[in-house]
Amino acid sequence: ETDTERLRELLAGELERVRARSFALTTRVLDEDELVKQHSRLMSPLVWDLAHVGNYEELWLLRAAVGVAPMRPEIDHLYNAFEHPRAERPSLPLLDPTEAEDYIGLVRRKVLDSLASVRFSPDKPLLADGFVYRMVIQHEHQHDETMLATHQLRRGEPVLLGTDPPPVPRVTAPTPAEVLVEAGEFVMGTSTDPWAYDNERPAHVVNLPAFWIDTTPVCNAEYVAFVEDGGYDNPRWWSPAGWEWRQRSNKRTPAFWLRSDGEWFRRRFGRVEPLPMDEPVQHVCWYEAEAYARWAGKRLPTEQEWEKAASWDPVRKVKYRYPWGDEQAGAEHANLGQVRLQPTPVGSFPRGASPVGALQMVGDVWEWTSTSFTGYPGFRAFPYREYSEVFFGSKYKVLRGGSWATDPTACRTTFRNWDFPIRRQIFVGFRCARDA
Ligand code: AVJ
Ligand code: FE
Repeated sequence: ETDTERLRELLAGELERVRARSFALTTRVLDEDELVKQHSRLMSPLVWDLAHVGNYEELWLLRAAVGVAPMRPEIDHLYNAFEHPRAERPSLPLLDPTEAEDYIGLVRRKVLDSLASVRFSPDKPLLADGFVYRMVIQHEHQHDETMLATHQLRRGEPVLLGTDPPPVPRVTAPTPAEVLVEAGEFVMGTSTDPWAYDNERPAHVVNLPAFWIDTTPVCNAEYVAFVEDGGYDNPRWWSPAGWEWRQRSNKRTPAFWLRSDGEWFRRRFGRVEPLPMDEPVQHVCWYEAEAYARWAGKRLPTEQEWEKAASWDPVRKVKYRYPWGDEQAGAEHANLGQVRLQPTPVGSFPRGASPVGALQMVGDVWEWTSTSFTGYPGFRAFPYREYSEVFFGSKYKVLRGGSWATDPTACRTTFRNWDFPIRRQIFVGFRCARDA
């Protein structure tokens, strides 16, 4: 078996795996009406995501990669995220669920046909190492996570909750609340990872002063203490923009929290359950994370601090793809890939610890950083400006680490996500840091 054949098999297997996941969130669990309707103005109808991932696959794996003529050029604009904002997508003449399933199935058959003979020529950047296939696989996984956020906003009978989640490996010895990251240089980003998006490139050396970072994400019990201390009513903890958001939104808890008879509950995929106090807090916006950190006498980590604490071995002076090393993510390392539909308690996955001892840096919840999204020194948009570059600037904050809903193929210590500072429906929490 040649390397080319092995890569073809890997890509075909990953294409198949992500598609099963997309169907498990759409046509397998919801009827036509629920697929077509908009569950929240913040989100697309699920049938839009489904046809969009197929259209993206057609654009990149058929037209760009192997030069196949457009299959249905008249529908391209419907699925171009820049032409139609989410709020207006339900009023577009979208493919219905059956048409969408047929269309993406036809695209997929042509992709698998051409994959059987494609050459991953090192001199063609799109194809080298199978880059464009990996990009399309990750893209569908990212939309699957977005579709899960739609499910979380959806009202009605639960359709996703079912089987009991597998047991969680727990830290047995007491862990310190914070770990120290010594001053010094580390390598940020990557120039070699075949899965890396343009915004993760190139690798570059960054020198940071010493800092402390929380061993685990902030948990619900800690966040409840902030809420019950009147944190949402004291402008002292909030930045000016944060306080403006607090007043305008009139929010006083993370999204999906409920209070009844003095007890805290949350709604999760259509079920109301007691708030698990030891789980990382989820569904807080950047302003809330920032306010909590100030109340706690700390601050959010910068994106650079986050990546150093997650990936850098200060003794061996090497960078790892994951906190635990370069070994592929397994069930013993992290809560990734929708195996559970919730985060695991803080202090889980001792074998997933980073070299400095930080836990749950990858999986469980996305983590807000204090940093705005920009290109690294030497950034070059590839293969298109609309993936990353058009979002550079002060409007978006960087999120790191992936959540319980993120697939391992779309998660590594260099992976960068970004969103508006008001965003709460994503599976996001945070941990704090402070100067040493
Ligand atoms: C990287 C998650 C911010 O969902 O807007 C999906 C990923 N880009 N389709 C998004 C993406 C194009 C993107 N995020
Ligand atoms: Fe997309």
